[in-house]
Amino acid sequence: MRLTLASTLLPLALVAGTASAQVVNDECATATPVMVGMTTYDNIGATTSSPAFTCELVQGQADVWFTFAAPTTSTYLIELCDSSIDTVLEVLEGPCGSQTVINCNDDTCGVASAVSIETIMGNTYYIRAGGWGGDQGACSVRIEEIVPLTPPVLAGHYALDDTGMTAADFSGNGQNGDHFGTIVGEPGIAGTSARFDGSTSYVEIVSAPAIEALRYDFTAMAWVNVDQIPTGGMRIFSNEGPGGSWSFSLSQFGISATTHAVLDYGANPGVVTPGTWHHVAIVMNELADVTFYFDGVQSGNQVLGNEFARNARSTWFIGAWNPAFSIPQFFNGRIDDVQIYEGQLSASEIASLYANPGTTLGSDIGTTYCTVVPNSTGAGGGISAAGSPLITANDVTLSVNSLPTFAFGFFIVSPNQGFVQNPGGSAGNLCLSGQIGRYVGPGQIQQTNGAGAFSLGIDLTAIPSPSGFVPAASGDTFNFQAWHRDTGPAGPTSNFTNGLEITFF
Ligand SMILES: [Ca+2]
Ligand SMILES: [Ca+2]
Ligand SMILES: [Ca+2]
Repeated sequence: MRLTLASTLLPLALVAGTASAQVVNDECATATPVMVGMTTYDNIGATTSSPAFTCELVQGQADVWFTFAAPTTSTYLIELCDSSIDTVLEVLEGPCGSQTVINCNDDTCGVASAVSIETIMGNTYYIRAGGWGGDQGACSVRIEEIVPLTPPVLAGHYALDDTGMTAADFSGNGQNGDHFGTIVGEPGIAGTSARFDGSTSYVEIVSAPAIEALRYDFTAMAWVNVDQIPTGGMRIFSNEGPGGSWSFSLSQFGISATTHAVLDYGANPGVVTPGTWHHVAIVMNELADVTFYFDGVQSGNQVLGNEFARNARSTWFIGAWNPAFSIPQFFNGRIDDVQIYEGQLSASEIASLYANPGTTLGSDIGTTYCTVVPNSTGAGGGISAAGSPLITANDVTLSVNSLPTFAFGFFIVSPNQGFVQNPGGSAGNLCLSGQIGRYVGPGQIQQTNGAGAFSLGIDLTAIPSPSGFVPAASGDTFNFQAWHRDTGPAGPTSNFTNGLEITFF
């Protein structure tokens, strides 16, 4: 919306000397069809249609019109970001002359505009693209379907357990950071945390491609423990801005999130208590709404943002906005276990991560135990579980590995651990005792694949026992193992994996 050089230097002839009749799509009735992808155009000579732009009543001018027939019922991003002028953008539906405005935007990517709309397949949407204050020139409109990603994928993970001068990225993406200023390793919520001194210290991540790629549909979270209630902004995780992509911070009011174009999303779900570890998280959905979580609980504030994070700069910071700024917003206190996900974590997934500090979504849960006898592959069979120990999430998948190929087997479960060598003539060890249940219901008996593995999603509301199914209750511990067929030197036999103990809550 600011005045630009282009608008002040534009030749007069282009502004006023061209008859509007030469602009084919100057009015709604003669709108030009556009499709998904990039379409270049210009608004040179366009006149201002009526009624006025809803978001720029006076300065939305020199508009041209397009139609977009939605190929699917979905969400679409419509943006003019690569235009050479200061744009204004409105999307409408309904017949020309009696239209309803769906969305309107002035500045999202610099002074250019972007909106998202929810579509119904086959419906036609009108795109009205103008110049702020009559700005005219070469433009482009780009349409992209926004497909939410499921499941979330870890894009960056800073456990801050490092004792040296680095902050390693545990996501596997290799986006390691470096310490600047005075950062002291102190006891954290999970292993070590990093204490930032509020005036000099920050972590700089020079290159983070997996994080830079996130424009919407992402989740960011961290553990924080401040020395005092913040009096201003204290950045937790941030791109270098202004013109940066997005950031996540604390203030005296609670949590805030900011996208490029400086849209501030705020929430007051709970103010941090000095000297106490708090878990704070933001989830930005495919419409750029932000949901805030404080100590594992959704704040209830969901703010319609519709301002996508764009134009990511390469450098990211933990514990400061940008130390080169006059207001670097240094963090004062401890930060631990910063996690950034591509995709939206659910409320139960965030609650699970809050309840299990230091774990990441999709990481193994439970603890293995017992001694395993090597099977016919020469290796000992292994058991693992993925998902969440949160009962309300009901999201646990048991898996086995290192078993013979194409061998049938099933999982067994008991509240009690035990140890019986060669039970019933088996070659292996039974690591359970007491009331042992078997997963042998419809679809539950498994056969290993060509890699010697199988897996089973289990229902925490119906855990098998000799006397029927029982639900897991908060605090309950169950032990799992898998039994499988095998062939030994003396012919057919059976064996077991090791055991896995999981406490549910
Ligand atoms: Ca017009
Ligand atoms: Ca604009
Ligand atoms: Ca840590």
